[in-house]
Amino acid sequence: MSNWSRYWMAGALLIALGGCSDVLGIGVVVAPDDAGMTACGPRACDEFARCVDPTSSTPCQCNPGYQGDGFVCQDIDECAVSTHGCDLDATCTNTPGGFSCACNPGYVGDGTVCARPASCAALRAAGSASSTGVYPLDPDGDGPLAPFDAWCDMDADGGGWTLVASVVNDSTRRWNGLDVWTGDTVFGTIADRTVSDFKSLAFARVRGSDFLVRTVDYAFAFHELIPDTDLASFIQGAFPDQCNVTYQRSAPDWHEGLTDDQASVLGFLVRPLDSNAACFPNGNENALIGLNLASCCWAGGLGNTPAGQAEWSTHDLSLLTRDRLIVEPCTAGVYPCNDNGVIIPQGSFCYNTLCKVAYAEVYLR
Ligand SMILES: [Ca+2]
Ligand SMILES: [Ca+2]
Ligand SMILES: [Ca+2]
Repeated sequence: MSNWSRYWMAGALLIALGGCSDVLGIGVVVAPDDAGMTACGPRACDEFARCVDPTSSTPCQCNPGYQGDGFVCQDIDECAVSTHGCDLDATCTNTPGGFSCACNPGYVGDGTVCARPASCAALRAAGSASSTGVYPLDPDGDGPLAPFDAWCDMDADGGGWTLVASVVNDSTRRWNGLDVWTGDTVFGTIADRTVSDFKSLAFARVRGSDFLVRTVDYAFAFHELIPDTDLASFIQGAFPDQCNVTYQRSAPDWHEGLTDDQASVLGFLVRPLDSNAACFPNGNENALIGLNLASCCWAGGLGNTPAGQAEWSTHDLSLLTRDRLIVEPCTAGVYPCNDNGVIIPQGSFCYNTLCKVAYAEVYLR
């Protein structure tokens, strides 16, 4: 747009506003010359200045964000002169007539105030980190908890997932007591999470409502499963007095590495009944969080408590391998049949690691 066009548009706007030029702080409206300079008495103001008093010896005033005598105005580099007020964890960007602040990658905020995010979901929502990896989280904000490193999956099912745990069938059983599922103990490392049990501080600190499980070759998620709390508090509240025979969910809302058919047989329930035995923390072939139940006598999932089978004695996990997720019809809603009317046949289970995944990562969002 030419300067003349700008001028006439400004003029039209002033007329529309009833000619009250003070509304826009323009003072005296005069025509700019071809170079964009505004004639103001005997001289012309800078293009980034306004004419305030043509009769004065200082008739021009630089626009906000500019400095000079009005005849020559230069942008103020607020970032260089430290008048920006950006947070220490933000980056200041100078612009003509202004500046902007943006929180550095891994932080959330408006640029004036930046902080570590409360969760990977908060980080994703802020748009300042888009790749899967390790990020410091600070779930209690200004509270006394120091930021800690967490693993964020920014890819699966739209991303924003905080890794809270990995349950591993290694030589150590760490997930076979209710206390570990409801407390804030931590163990293991992010780096070794697929070969040895890992429990992040996020397990008892990061809130979420979506729940995701990832194995070596498949993953699935239930949306809005948990009422926006941390997993430890959720297990504490959801743990029933009696063995559970009611699915909280039948079939995940999202899955990858599985057919729809395979996904339809997965479900979610806390402390499922193993129908020829008992339920967590007693009996043998059962789990704290049930994910794949069989037509007879196996309640597979996270947190095994095998008391009767020596081969299960080192197992924290009985989620089946992908090829064992076979679908068999059953009467919908009649336990252990799920609400989709499908179940895993008894033969899919076994007593050794041949039928079980080696690890399961657990995420909250
Ligand atoms: Ca500037
Ligand atoms: Ca804190
Ligand atoms: Ca283990």
